Amino acid sequence: MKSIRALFLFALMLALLASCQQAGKQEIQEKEVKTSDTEGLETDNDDPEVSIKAKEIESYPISLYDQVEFDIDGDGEPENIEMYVNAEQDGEGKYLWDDGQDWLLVVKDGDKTYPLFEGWVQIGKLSFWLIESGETPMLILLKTGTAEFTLQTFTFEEKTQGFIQRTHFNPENVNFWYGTK
Ligand SMILES: [Ca+2]
Ligand SMILES: [Ca+2]
Repeated sequence: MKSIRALFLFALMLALLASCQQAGKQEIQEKEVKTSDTEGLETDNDDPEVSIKAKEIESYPISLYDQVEFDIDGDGEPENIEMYVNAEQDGEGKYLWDDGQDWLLVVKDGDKTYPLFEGWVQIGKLSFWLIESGETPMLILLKTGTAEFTLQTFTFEEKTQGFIQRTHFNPENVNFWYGTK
């Protein structure tokens, strides 16, 4: 009788052990699924849309590199678009380039200033174009540097009172070989 009871207990223990292992496996599988979900999200968030709001610019780079008037928010009045660079000019107006400099691209609309780009560009430059695509005015920005070739567009969004920045092209590990004159 005792041996039958011992056998029964042993079988019960085995069954418990098996169910524990099964539960453990399921936990691992769930964790793996969660990990790959997160990875997917991170990849999707590489080039998110960014909303740029008006703000106070504390300090401007020393040279006004380019400026133009354009109705970029579509309200019928022109805004001032200004691009500054932290490089000095010689007596003939030629820029004395360093290995890199700070750039600032802003849209000025009355007392509001929207910084579309502010930051360092290493051996490179900013270029921008203003176009209308259908009825939508937009600014296209190209940032080229030793290890960078980034194309972005900016459109004004009435609802959020900000510029929507979209990154369309931003390849990794860029090695810049040549650009036309
Ligand atoms: Ca306007
Ligand atoms: Ca305006």
